[in-house]
Amino acid sequence: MKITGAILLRTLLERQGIRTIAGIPGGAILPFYDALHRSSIRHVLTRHEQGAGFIAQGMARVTGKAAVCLATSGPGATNLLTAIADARLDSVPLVAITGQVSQSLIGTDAFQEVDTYGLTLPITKHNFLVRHPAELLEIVPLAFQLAESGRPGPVAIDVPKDVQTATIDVSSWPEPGRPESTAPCSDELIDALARSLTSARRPVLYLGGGVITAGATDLALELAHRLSAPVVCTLMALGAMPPEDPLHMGMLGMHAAKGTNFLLEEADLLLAIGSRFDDRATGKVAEFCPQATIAHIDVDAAEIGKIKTPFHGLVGDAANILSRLLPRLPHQNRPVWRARAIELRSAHQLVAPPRAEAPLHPVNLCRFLGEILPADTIVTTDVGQHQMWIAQAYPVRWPRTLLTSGGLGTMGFGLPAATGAALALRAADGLAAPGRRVVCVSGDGSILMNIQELATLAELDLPVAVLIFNNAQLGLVRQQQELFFNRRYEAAHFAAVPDFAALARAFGIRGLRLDPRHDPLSALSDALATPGPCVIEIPIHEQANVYPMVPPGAANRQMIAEPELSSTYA
Ligand SMILES: Cc1ncc(C[n+]2csc(CCOP(=O)(O)OP(=O)(O)O)c2C)c(N)n1
Repeated sequence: MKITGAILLRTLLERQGIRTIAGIPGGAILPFYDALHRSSIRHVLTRHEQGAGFIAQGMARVTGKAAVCLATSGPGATNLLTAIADARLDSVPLVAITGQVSQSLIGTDAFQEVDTYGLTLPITKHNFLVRHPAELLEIVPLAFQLAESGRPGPVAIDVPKDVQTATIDVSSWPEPGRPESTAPCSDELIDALARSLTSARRPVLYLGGGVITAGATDLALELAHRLSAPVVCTLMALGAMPPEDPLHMGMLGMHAAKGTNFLLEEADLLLAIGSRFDDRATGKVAEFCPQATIAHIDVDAAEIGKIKTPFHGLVGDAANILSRLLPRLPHQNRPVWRARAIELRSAHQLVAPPRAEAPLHPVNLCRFLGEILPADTIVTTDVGQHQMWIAQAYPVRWPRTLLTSGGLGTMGFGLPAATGAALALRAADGLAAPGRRVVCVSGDGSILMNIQELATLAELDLPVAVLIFNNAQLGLVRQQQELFFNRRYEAAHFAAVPDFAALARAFGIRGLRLDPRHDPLSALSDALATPGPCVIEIPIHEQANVYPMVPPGAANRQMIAEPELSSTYA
């Protein structure tokens, strides 16, 4: 059968099970768009390629399966780069397909020519420049296999226009790419870890996003209870552990509750699982967990010893390792250590003024969202103070229900990621529950970075609510200038803030602004109970800060605490 490279690429994606692709067309990718015209694949036309990248990420983060974004050459490809780099740092399986100028033009500074291969090399797990349509038969399944195997990540495929238009004879089709299983680690290493865990007196589990990726959250929970070990989570691991579990100590690091960081000071054994000792989690590394023997389980061998040299380093799939570790461990009660964790947690609770006085204090807001949103709600965030308030005060109950840009910290992530999550819920029968909502919590700075995607959302009519915590500031920047730059505020305040409700309506979406004087929380729950997309602007106090906070570069024990609560928060 003679077909074009474009039809070949489309067929390989269909065979891979891809049902939705987000992107924007342009000259160098038009042959492929022409092939999509007769496809079962649904194309979501975004308004900016970064939006397409984050929509694909939203789908991938909810399902754990690689999702696809699409762009033309040159500016289309460069607009995708941030979303690709973001996927790399948060280990999200993504396949980014870009058009490229024809091969005879490569290297001539042709119209919309950019070295996509070179640009994506350092930000992908792997990247390809396709030279002949026949190569697609190998490259496409391999791209999905690489994106989903071991530690997931983004893969880029750059396809010159002449590769898309050339015809070849295809007589047989390759198997779709599937994740390869990771080689198991040795029994000896697991035995040694089991001995250390059993003899430890004050063990702590330090869970990262890898626990969720590996589907190992139930096993981690069982391990915590078998050992009576308190659990701290990175931002990426929130949802791995039920928030009401007595061993759950919440997020560690820069914006952790004080008790969580203090507990780590006392730990004598730290078992890191699928976490990477990120600086936001560890603070000054040399002073992180000063008394603890470190054990580290990770699927990526490069992570073992990258930041902290562990006494036990186990490379492998966390679910595989934990299921082999558990039978080697006796049940241990550790009543003193359990009690210490509870004591530290209750002695250092998050501070907020009473709800009746300050219903729109961000901590009260996040707690309120936790009360009214069903447990299966998917929450996405942007980047800034609002992201940290959600991490501190919103109870993330299930894995894969908090989608946030943890590693790259990309403002503009929240809205398109929420749209992608809602698309995934709509497409995957097992995930869709009637009325299941996606809520994007954003800031007035971040939302403007991909505001154009409200048009995409309006078109798709998905159940996405966008909550904009509006402080008329780049809040986290303002906070750092207040605390660490002697209140020299520079480029943190917005003199002009749009009317977000009117803006939403201009895009064809319901929009409202909460009025602090008229029962704003009831208005918020009513708005969230109404079906369809909406934008809810929530005025918050300009000077509200996220506390506690570890100054950048300081040890985690040096947390700045909440000063006397001011009534101006109300
Ligand atoms: C693309 C991008 N540019 C700059 C930054 C640096 N940055 C981190 S937080 C922040 C402020 C975010 O403001 P806003 O979205 O209003 O959230 P708030 O902190 O006020 O809750 C900035 C500028 C970033 N994270 N991402």
